[in-house]
Amino acid sequence: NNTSNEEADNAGDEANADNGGGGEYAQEDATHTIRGGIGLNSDHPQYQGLLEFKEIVESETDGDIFVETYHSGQLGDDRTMMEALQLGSQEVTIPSTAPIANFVNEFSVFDFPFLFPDSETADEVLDGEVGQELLDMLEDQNLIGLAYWENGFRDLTNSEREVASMEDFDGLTIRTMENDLHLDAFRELGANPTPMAFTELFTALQQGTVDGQENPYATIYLEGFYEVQDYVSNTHHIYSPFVFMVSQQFYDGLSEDYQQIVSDAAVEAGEFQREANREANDEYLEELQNEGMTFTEISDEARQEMQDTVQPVIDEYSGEIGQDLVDRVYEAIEEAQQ
Ligand code: TK8
Repeated sequence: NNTSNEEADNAGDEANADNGGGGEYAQEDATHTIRGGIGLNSDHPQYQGLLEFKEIVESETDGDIFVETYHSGQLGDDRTMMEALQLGSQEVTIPSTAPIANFVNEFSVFDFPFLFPDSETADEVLDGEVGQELLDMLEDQNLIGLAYWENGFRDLTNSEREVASMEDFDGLTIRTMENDLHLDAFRELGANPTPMAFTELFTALQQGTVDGQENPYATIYLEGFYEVQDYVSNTHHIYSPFVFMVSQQFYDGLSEDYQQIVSDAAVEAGEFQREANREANDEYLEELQNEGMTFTEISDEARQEMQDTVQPVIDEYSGEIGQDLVDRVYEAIEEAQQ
């Protein structure tokens, strides 16, 4: 009956391979299991980064920590997965900062429109003191923020018209992430924003429930949004970081050595993920045009007009977040550019 055992083993391997179990370790041999889930699909650099994290943690613990990886919202949307970490029914997720603001409102500072001038500055500020200060605030929510990864500069797509400046936003129904600052900013720009979990977005675009959305080119291409969107503009209106986080309950149950391994792996895999996320970004814009999308360049003047228009939203949220913290973020940006 060894053939049937063999078949069972193969089936097991296939199942494992499905959630990133293609490694050399098996879950049944592990003391701890990490269920790591994200919303983007398995083609995206975010998932490649999660596989990198799996590789590092399993080899550093010789398989004593096994990592199961899930993508495409298999475990739910970003907010659901963060709640699962708080409940201890999931161990790792990597949301954008925008939905995190529903748990720790100070995180909205990183979603201020036009905050980071480029990704290198973002890296330096996020990996510095003020970035750590925000991560520390997650502990009140039973979440441990271990590293910043990169979602990227967000660009607008829609199915109605070319968008070359603010006037063209008028009346467009735009899906935004579930974050009040994003809603207020798009209202200020003249659009009609509607908050929605990422897991519902493709269907909403396909059915025309919303006219448009905004995400980095990698996401627009790899999630196939070009199939349901005709126009893309390089608005670059917000730089989205991802936060790699683990559940406090899980992390507290690890030895100090294992905590160090998990924490270091989140940072190391993040460096890999940021690199992978950047290297293909320009190609993705070309691919979008090859797939038939019309690309519209936003002029510096048009972008400046958008920036001036949303300033009152930044001022309002600065008050809510705390002007002192906001000032320290802007100071850190200044320093990073010296
Ligand atoms: C994927 C999301 C996505 C984000 C969004 O789970 O919701 O538009 O940009 O990357 O986190």
